[in-house]
Amino acid sequence: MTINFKTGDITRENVCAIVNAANSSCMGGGGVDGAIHRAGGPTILEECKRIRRERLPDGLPTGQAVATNAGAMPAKYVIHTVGPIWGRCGTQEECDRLLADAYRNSLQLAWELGCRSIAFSAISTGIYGFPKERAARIAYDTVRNFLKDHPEMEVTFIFHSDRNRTVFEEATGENRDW
Ligand code: AR6
Repeated sequence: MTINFKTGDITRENVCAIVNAANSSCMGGGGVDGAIHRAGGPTILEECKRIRRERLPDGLPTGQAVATNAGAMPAKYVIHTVGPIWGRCGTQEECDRLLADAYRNSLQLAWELGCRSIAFSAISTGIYGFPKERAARIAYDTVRNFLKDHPEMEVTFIFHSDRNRTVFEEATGENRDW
């Protein structure tokens, strides 16, 4: 089982799939979503629009995932998932469940596309306000569970700052290099 923690820019990761913290419109936005669309170029938005038209006229539900091309980035696919907005889930447990869904459905989709390497951004922990330590534990548990049945998949968590990486590592008890 391989899980890596890195500080960096997810748009530069040389993996099969990178996971975008999108919103249900799938039309881009700020944060990592904006960075991915800028780095990848217009082919990503073109494919997002086609997916919306053909499969998701009401948008991508929270916790679900869809894949597009990655344009000019080194990755082959972008997996767009929608994390929960903290405080808007009904209960905190429902928010936890939706965040776990976002990770699990992204992993499953990458697997079905034939990917054996995937990099995650810290879904919901920016603009969507999910508490970082709580999100870290859910992300890590969900990934570990998936890897029990899919040990060939290599998972990398990418953080935009050392500070965010440290919060995650401390919350999951993992403060060493894998
Ligand atoms: N590489 C890796 N991580 C990044 C990068 C990058 N280039 N840029 C930012 N991050 P956010 P959310 C980190 O807000 O909370 C958008 O407008 C960032 O530091 O991007 O799920 C969407 O369209 C943070 O730790 O995603 C939605 O409307 C993490 O990525 C909404 O924001 C996630 O923060 C989604 O909000």
